[in-house]
Amino acid sequence: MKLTHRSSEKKVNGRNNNIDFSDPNIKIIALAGNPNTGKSTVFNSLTGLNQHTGNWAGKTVTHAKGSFYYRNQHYVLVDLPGTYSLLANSVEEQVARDFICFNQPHATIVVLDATCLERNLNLALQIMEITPHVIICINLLDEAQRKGYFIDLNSLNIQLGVPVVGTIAREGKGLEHLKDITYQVVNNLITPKPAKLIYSSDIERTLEKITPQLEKLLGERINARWVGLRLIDGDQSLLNAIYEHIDTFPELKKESEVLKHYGETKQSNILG
Ligand SMILES: Nc1nc2c(ncn2[C@@H]2O[C@H](COP(=O)(O)OP(=O)(O)O)[C@@H](O)[C@H]2O)c(=O)[nH]1
Ligand SMILES: [Mg+2]
Repeated sequence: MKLTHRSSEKKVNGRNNNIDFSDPNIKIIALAGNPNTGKSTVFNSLTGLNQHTGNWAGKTVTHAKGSFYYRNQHYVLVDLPGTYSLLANSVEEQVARDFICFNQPHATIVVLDATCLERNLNLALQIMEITPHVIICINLLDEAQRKGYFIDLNSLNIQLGVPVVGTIAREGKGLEHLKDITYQVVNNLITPKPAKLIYSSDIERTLEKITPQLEKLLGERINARWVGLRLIDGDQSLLNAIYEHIDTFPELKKESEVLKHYGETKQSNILG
């Protein structure tokens, strides 16, 4: 079945895109990455013909989801739009950010291009600030090898604190390992502990003040430190998205005025 735009707007439990998050037997996996990192190649290899495409609810951005089974477990894989960041500078970035933030997939696989890791790691580090359930997939290892790069996967794993898998998706190499690591993460056999980025002392001091308050408002549904960082950055679009998903924040529903206050406080005031 091909999802029409209309059917892709159907909501399940108040959430978008026809994915049944309430089914405890289905593990939802998001695939994120910069454009051209081989994300769709990974997606196609894992899901084969079991795919549906449509649009993200209310957006002109293509949405692809597919499913596969591994070790008797049913996985739904969601191919997020290719983005360089999650700062919501574009509708694609907004869609990717909102899916990771509010739909809380069981794991997010971030596909990186092995030939330009430095640029690609930017997105990976941003996602690691939102969720600990991250798996790094370093793809295009053949291209990296051709260019004479040696990627120390083990060292990256240790430094980032999350599992790192090397792949050559076009040749299907490393994908069994990727599935196995995904299985281990979603079944808590591996607990990723993403390295925490430490910011300048004024930002850290501000975070110390506001994060506990945000935690009270947001509960465990969303990473309060990350929301704090976005607020310091003056990211109004995240606040808007939180309001849109207000049903998922029972505490916030009671006290939404308090968060609004943060939104109205300018960056200079917060830091001052
Ligand atoms: N050499 C090489 N090419 C790859 C690999 N994975 C994907 N590609 C190619 O890279 C291009 C972009 O892949 P695609 O999956 O569309 O990237 P996306 O934009 O991240 O979804 C395509 O031509 C793929 O065939 C790989 O591991 N090695
Ligand atoms: Mg693609």
